[in-house]
Amino acid sequence: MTALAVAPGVTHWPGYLDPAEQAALVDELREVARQAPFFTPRMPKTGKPFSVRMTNCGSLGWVSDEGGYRYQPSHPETRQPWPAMPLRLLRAWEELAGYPQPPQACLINFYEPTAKMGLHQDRDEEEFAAPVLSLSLGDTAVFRIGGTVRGGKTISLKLASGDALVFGGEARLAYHGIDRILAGSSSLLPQSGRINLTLRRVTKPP
Ligand code: MD3
Ligand code: FE
Repeated sequence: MTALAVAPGVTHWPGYLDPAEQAALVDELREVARQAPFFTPRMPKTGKPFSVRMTNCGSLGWVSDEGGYRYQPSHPETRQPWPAMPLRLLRAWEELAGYPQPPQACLINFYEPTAKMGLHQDRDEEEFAAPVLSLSLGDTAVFRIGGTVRGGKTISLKLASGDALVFGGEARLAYHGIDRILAGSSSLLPQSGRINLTLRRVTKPP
């Protein structure tokens, strides 16, 4: 398995999950989504809907609505606790994150072919010493990452099904986003679209 150093703190593992593991993970995520249905997050203050739909597994999940961005222990619509994180994800974190505690949150983003995510920083966590681990499934995405200042230089990277990306160190607060989805580039999912998982540590360890 070969790791590519994309930028300081950013490691790309193309094809980290083999096709059988990708398919098994999709089955596990289908069960997660049965228990915790995808919801449409909304922008703080304006209430404008995201084009990406989301759900979570793990002890905490990321949500966004008129009241703001936050992590919470339960689904915003069903009020049920988030489902447990599949063991396969805990193993990927152990293998790639280099962080001594397990992840608390796995945000599951679903992109229809027309969905995108504007450049942003992830700063709703308390523990920036932990990396963020991303796993991509389904159609390839055109991903963009810059530095820690808005408006600086950015680089573009394609993320294909099975790829892992780790963001730690100085990349942890880098601006990043998804420019577009290449519809029909993968046959993993029954329809075109993309799933991205982000595994995170939210609180500082005690
Ligand atoms: C770089 N998701 O959920 S994953 C997000 O593909 C998010 O769904 C995108 O940005 C997606 O917040 C990008 C890659 C990623 C995730 C977290 C990061 C890159 C990151 C945190 C810090 C720096
Ligand atoms: Fe992000």
